[in-house]
This record gives sequence, C-alpha cells and structure tokens, in this order.
Amino acid sequence: MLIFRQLFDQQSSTYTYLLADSATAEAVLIDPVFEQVRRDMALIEELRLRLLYTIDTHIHADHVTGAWMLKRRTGSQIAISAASGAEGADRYLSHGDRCGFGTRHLTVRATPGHTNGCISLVLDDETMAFTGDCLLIRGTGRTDFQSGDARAMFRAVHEQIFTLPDTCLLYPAHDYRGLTVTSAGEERRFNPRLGGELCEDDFAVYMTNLRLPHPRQIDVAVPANLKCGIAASDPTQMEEPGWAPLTYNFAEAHFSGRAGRAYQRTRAGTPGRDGLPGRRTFSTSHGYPAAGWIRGRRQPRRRHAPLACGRPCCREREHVGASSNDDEPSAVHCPFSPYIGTEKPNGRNATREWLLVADVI
Ligand SMILES: N[C@@H](CCC(=O)N[C@@H](CS)C(=O)NCC(=O)O)C(=O)O
Ligand SMILES: [Fe+2]
Repeated sequence: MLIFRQLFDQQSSTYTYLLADSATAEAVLIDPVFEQVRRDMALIEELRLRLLYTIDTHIHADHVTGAWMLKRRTGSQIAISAASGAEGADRYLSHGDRCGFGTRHLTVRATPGHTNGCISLVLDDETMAFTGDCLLIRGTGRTDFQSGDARAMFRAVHEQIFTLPDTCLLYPAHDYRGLTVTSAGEERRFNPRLGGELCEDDFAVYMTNLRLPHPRQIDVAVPANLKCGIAASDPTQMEEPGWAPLTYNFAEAHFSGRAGRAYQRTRAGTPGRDGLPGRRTFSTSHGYPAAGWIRGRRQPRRRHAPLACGRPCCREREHVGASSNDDEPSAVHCPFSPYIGTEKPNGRNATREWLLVADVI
C-alpha cells in the first residue's frame, strides 16, 4: 500500500510530501523545509519508515531545504536535478530518471520555467504528480528570477503535465490560499494563466506584469539551497556531544494556539529540575512568540538576557529574553521559527537547554 502525507510549513506556505511503500517501509520526502525537520523525523519514526532520500523539486528561493539536515540525522540521500546547479547532492536527476522506494517509483519530468532546474515527479501509475513551483493550483510559479522563463514554463506545463490523465492528482510545492490538491484535467481547463484557450503569448505577457515582491528569505535561501541546505559552516547548527537525548512526537511538532510549551534537557549527568537528566516537559504561563532551542547556565533570575538565534539569516541580531530563571526559558523574539538558539555568552558551557514550542509571530 502507498503511504502518503501532505505536510505544510506555515512560514513559507510550502508543502512537503511523504511517500512510502508500506510493504518495505521505504520512504521519500519531497521538498522538506529546514525548520520542519523535527516534525518530519517524528512522523517518519512514528510510521516506522526508513527515509531513503529527499528530493528537492528545485532551488527554493523562499525557504532553506531540510535535505542536508535530514541526511545528517537519518542518513537519507539528497536528490535534486542536475540542471539545478546544486553542490553536494548524492544523486543528480535528469528527465526520465526513476526514484524508487520499495515496489513504487516516481519518474522525473523536466519542467523548467520557474527555475531552469525545476522538475516534477510523477507516481508510477500516474495517479499523482508533484509539480513543485511549476504548476500551482489555478496558478503557476513566478518566472522573474533564478533564470525563470515564462515560455519554457508554458511548454513544460502543456507537454509534461497537461498530458497526464485527467484524473491524475496534482500536488504543488506551495499554495498561498489554503488549497491542497488539484487534477490535470481541471488545470488544463480552468488554470487562469495557461489553461483553456490561453496561448504562450498570453502567458508570457501575464507573467511579465506580475510584479511580485521578492521572497523575504531569498538572500539566505538561494545560497544555502545551492549547497543542499548545508549548515556545516555554522557552528551553532552542529550537535554538541553530551546532551541528554530528547525525543519529539509528531503532535508536539505542530504548535497551535497561543499557549507556550517547553521541553528541557540537560547535559548528561546534570540534574534537571526533577533531579533527572534529559527530557522534561512543562507548560508555560505566558505564550511565547517564537520557538527554538535556548541554552543557559544555572544562573540567578535576570531580565532581558540577550539571546542569539542560530539561523544564518538572523545570526547578527540579538533577541531579547523577557524573563530568565533556572526553570523557565526566556521568550525569544525571532521572525524565523523554530530555530536553534544559544544563549550567547554561555552557550558552550550551558548545562541545560530548552526547546520552545509556541506560536509564531
Ligand atoms: N511572500 C512570499 C513570496 C513567495 C514567492 O515568491 N514564491 C514563489 C515560489 S518560490 C512563487 O512562485 N510564488 C507565486 C505567487 O506568489 O503567485 C515570500 O516572501 O516567501
Ligand atoms: Fe520556488
């Protein structure tokens, strides 16, 4: 049986897709998001799957891929198109290649236009296809940066996607309106940019006049994704030895509502509040506006502790802790969430760290 899950990252409106063959438990993950690696790993573990590889449909401009972090944590291979120009992948895909998992496979179709390295992935029986940022639901990806080409996109959609069976379900990499799935037949008829009677010239004019603002994360995301999301040069992303193990579940990885929850772990051998090293979960009285790891020494209560977040995009900024004491983590104000945070002066010598799971600003 095919196992299929559609997962969503609210920050970038990105869909990540988990596909697996229940007979062998082999899984692939399409377009993972760096900040959602914990969620994806929890789900994969709960479903008792083995992640063979991650596949990025293109070099994303709006979020950092989770490919490298998942490889580091699960041993999965990184796959991306050869035409993407990405360094450090384990497998470079071209049109017609197959990505197998158990008895199933996805076939690669080159669908350039949003970027010149974009691919779509079609399931073996053509009941599902993953269109990346080429064809979106009643829309398309933009074509105004990263070697975008509206005419190439028009041809790719007509030749590679509209030729699929009418009933083939199409799953894009994003939706900004809350739509989740469409089909080849309905997009062929109703896509307002390139469906129905619309021709290549109509589409090219439409795309030239879109004038969208650049994605907020583009300056961070593109260089990181050209290296498959590697964070090895960033010491704050490296796992330090000596921390007690911490496990998460899929439910906890989704933070909803305004109430804050926090998970504390300590250095192995260092007692936590309940005297035991390792994981401890507690609710917090006040909502946290962001989420992430915070490390601290056992120290007297102090206010406004400066905290730095590990994300390269905001490494230079200081985040102000609203309160800090031995048992409660500080609130952190960061536009990117969740991330790995380190209390600046004492990060290396910290004896305990907290994972905040709470609302995003
Ligand atoms: N506001 C979003 C914009 C994201 C964006 O530009 N997304 C690209 C895909 S990477 C796109 O093609 N968007 C199509 C659209 O917004 O219509 C952000 O800052 O991240
Ligand atoms: Fe994109």
